[in-house]
Amino acid sequence: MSISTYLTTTLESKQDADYNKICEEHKHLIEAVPKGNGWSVQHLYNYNGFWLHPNSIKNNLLLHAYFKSQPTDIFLASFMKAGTTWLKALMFSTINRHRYSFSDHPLHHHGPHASFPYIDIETYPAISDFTHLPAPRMFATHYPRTLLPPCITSCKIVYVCRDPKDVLVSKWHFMSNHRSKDLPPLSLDEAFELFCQGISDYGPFWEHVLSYWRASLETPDKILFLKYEEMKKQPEVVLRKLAVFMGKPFTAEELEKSVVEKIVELCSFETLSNLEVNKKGVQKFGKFLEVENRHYFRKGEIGDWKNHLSEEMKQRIDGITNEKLKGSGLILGVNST
Ligand code: PAP
Repeated sequence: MSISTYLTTTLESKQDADYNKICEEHKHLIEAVPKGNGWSVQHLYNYNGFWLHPNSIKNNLLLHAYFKSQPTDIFLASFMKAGTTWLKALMFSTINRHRYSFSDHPLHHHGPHASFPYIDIETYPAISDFTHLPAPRMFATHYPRTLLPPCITSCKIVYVCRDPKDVLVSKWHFMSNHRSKDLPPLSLDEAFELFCQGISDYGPFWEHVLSYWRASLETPDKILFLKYEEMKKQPEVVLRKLAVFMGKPFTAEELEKSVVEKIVELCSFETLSNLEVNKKGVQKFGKFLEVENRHYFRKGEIGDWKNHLSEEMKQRIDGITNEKLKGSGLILGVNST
């Protein structure tokens, strides 16, 4: 055996041993922590205050063990269904605006989720293998800030949040489409009850949002806190803010040439949802998860909750939101922008 083969084999078996140790740790954790009803799978598990799919817990352990950030990395963080797909498209096309033409753009051919990796699911060993990506590397995550490794929290993070009533309705639709066929359907009433108790993937919603909101107040240069509703109302204003935050402000010449408007148009719900790739294409995450792109585009509106939630349900969620956000300075929902 050559020295290099010997070294590679030794390193690989050390990595395998570390990986096996994490799998063991994960198994014990799952047996020990509280569990609640899942939306797409039977159970979610409460890991350090947040309800996660068992695979997301394992992946979080892997992230802490293996992920190495670079100082120029930019992360997109969000609670599920708060605007991830839209932001992914906007961030990718803004960072790469000098590289691609608007008439034949990668977003015309691949779904927004292929633009950059989703680190909650890129299972080992992919997690340690992002060195080929050009700087600034971009990554997406749904983990609350408190579950991110310190090497990530020291990077720039764009966070997007949304009215929890619209998040609930959007998530219920999405999860119903992905619910295990072995389980009975999850009614909206059940989903509502679980959501209010904080039990949904990456929940409680309010603690998730607050984890980033508080950090954004402490280190505004590190966290850009956005709202879906604000993006819908003033996409150009938000995009310019986003570009400045990412270190790529639009130049006077670009503004003159309507580059901002072109990116907003390219990433709009109307444009993206009508592309063939987003009607028929499939996005693969990690080794096992496949999601049809069309499931990321439903209505794309503010206030669709009115078509699903009763006045009583609205009052209850708004009450929880007011209570949880009291004193934080953050307002979500109606008049939040
Ligand atoms: P994810 O967290 O699973 O990636 P995410 O993209 O955050 O999902 O949420 C999907 C929601 O964003 C959907 O909302 P709805 O169910 O209320 O309709 C989807 O329609 C909406 N959405 C996707 N792309 C856009 C876009 N370009 N502009 C506005 N809304 C969008």
